[in-house]
Amino acid sequence: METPRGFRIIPEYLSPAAQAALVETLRGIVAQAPFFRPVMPGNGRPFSVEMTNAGPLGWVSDRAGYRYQPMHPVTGEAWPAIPDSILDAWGDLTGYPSPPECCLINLYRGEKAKMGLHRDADEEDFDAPVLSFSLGDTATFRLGGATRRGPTKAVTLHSGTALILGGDSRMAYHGISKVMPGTSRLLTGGGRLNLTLRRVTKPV
Ligand code: MD5
Ligand code: FE
Repeated sequence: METPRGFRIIPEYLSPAAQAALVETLRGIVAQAPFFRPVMPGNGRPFSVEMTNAGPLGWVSDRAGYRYQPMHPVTGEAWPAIPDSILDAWGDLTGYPSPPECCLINLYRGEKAKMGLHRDADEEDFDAPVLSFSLGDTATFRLGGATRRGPTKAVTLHSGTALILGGDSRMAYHGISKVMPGTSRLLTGGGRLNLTLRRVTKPV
C-alpha cells in the first residue's frame, strides 16, 4: 500500500527521561479528570479503551453520539489545561500557527483493548494536522486510505514515537489492532497511553 502524503513517523522523539516526565504530568491530569469508559452511539456498547482529555474541548462518545465538549462527562468539571511541554511539541513538530484545542488521552489496558478502523472527522478544521504520542507498551497501528475498504499497512508504535498526520493522511482510515502486553515498563500497571492532539474549531 502507498503511504498517504503527510504521514510522518518519528521513533524515539521522546527520550526515556521525557517519557517519564510526561507520565508524571499525565498523573496530575488524570487525578483531576479521571479516565472514563465511553460507549458507542446508538447501541451503547462500551469501548475497550478508556479515555480522558486535556484542553478547552474534550472528545466524548455516548449513546447520543460523538462530540467535543468543554466538560468531563462524569464529573462535569472543565478539562485540565494541555501541558506546556505538549503545546511546545505541537509547535515544533507541526508548525501549525494555532494551538491544539483537544488532547485526547487513550488508555489501552488488557489484551482486548484496541481501536477499530475509523477516521477522525468530528472536527471543523481538517487543515490542521493531528499529532499523536505513544507511551508504554508497543502497539500495531493500521494505516489505510480514504475508504474503509482496501489495503492497510501495519506500523509499529513504540513508547516515545510521535506521529504527524497531515495532508492526505489527516483523513485516512486508521486504528490500533493490537497492543503487546509487557513490552514496556514505563507505566505502573502496564498498558499503553496515547495522546492525540487536535485542532477542533477553525482558527479565527
Ligand atoms: C491511538 N488514536 O493510538 C490513536 C492514535 C483516536 C486514535 O486514532 O482517534 O483516538 S491517533 C492516529 C491518527 C489520527 C489521525 C489520522 C491518522 C492517525 N491517520 O491517518 O493515520 O490511540
Ligand atoms: Fe483516530
